[in-house]
Amino acid sequence: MSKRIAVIGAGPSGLAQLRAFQSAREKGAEIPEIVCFEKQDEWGGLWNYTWRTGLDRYGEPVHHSMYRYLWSNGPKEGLEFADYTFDEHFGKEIASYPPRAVLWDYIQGRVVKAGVRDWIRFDTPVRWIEYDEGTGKFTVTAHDHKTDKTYKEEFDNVIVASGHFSTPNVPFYEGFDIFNGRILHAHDFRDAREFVGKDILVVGASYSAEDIGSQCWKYGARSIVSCYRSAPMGFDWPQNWDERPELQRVDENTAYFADGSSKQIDAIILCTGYKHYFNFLPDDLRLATANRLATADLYKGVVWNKNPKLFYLGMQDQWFTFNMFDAQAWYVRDIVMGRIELPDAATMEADPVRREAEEDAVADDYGAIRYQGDYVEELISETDYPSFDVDAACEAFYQWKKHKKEGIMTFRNHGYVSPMTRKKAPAHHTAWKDCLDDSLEDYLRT
Ligand code: FAD
Ligand code: NA7
Repeated sequence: MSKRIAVIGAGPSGLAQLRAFQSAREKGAEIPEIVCFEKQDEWGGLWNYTWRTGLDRYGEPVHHSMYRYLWSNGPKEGLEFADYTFDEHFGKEIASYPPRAVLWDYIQGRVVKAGVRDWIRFDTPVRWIEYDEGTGKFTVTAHDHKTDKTYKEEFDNVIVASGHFSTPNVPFYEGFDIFNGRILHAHDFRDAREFVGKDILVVGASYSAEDIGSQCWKYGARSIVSCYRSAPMGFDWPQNWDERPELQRVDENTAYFADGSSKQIDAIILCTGYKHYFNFLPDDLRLATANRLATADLYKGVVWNKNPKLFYLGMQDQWFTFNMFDAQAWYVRDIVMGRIELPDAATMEADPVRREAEEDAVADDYGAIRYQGDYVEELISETDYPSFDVDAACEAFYQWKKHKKEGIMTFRNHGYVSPMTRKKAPAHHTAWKDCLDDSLEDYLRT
């Protein structure tokens, strides 16, 4: 097979793509040449921690949005790889909410075993991609920082796996320019200890707000006030955490809210989400979508309808993560390898429209989990990705939702049944709120 395929990004989605092709080769198939471009010097995407914020050592925007002490915000049973279980990787059962370093180790284990590291060009951001109607090929312009050279290469297909939780959405509120404390976005949050003894304001009401606020609470912030634009998170917060309606303005040291209340604060953390941002793609190839479960313009959530030689992985809002990226990567691989034939243009265009309408009809979070579970099931039924018990993964998410409602600072003390091994995870040796060491060594200690 003389095809050349470019994969942009070696995070969980891009690595799923490499593993998908390698798995076909392992089973005797001839596979295309795969070149994976990764702007960081390591794989793992957001799971590859850096203390840096702003620009990296080459002047590139830092991709990383995770922070020290981050523990999985959902149960590991919902994201487990069907072809590489936690048990296989760690040689024993581990608890359900691993810290970042543990999940990073797990992500790496599968691709080390697959032997695909040589396919990745590290320290190499993709600068631009163009499609030539005449040749039917893409030209990828990349910058190799190791040699400080920019070059162009041609590819038959491009698979964009560059993530969408890296470019922050940063709103302005009146008074931000005169506020005396620090204002930062979740993307630049690294260490909760910076806020020990401080009164902080968290803007936003989704995962980052909940988790960064919880981190600050756990490590000793004096008080937290979080505020919502649409709806409150509504958890049973600790006594020094207060949830208020939308922020109206701030002055030098005080925040004012829509209910007329105010609060003196030392710092503001904007947990206001991220933008799908692809500065290496021209308009006709560039995905523009809201952060939702049914992405615009992508057939089956992965094929770029306006040019079906281009694919996107992991661009949905995410309940399912790693195993959904796998389902997508195996599906894309089979299109590239001619095993799956695409329907006519009208059918492809109708597909995301139907998916959006179906998502809009979903009643609540439980329905949304099922909706994404059904999507994962749909894709894996069309490839040789190992079939797994998606219902059991959904069940782990349902339990997780229930446990969060019962106790936002205690839900991580629970364990769930693996959809792959059917075993129930043991409880962790220390309750999450008392466990200040997030190292791999400490987590694996039994
Ligand atoms: P990313 O992990 O973002 O990887 C994209 C890769 O593409 C990066 O390595 C980047 O350097 C590279 N790249 C980008 N642009 C270029 C370019 N131009 N050229 C070359 N390379 C490029 N998921 C969970 O399952 N559990 C969790 O607990 C969880 N917690 C999260 C916490 C935070 C704070 C955030 C932001 C996300 C969290 N997620 C969590 C979701 C996360 O999106 C996925 O787990 C996963 O990292 C997505 O993988 P990805 O490969 O699609 O994107
Ligand atoms: P999300 O889930 O996209 O949520 C963004 C939040 O920010 C959400 O509550 C928004 O409120 C709020 N938002 C957005 N813009 C504003 C403005 N201008 N003012 C006030 N509030 C605003 O992003 P997260 O960072 O929480 O989570 C992203 C991923 O990181 C996720 O997958 C996790 O695993 C970790 P809205 O509801 O739209 O009114």
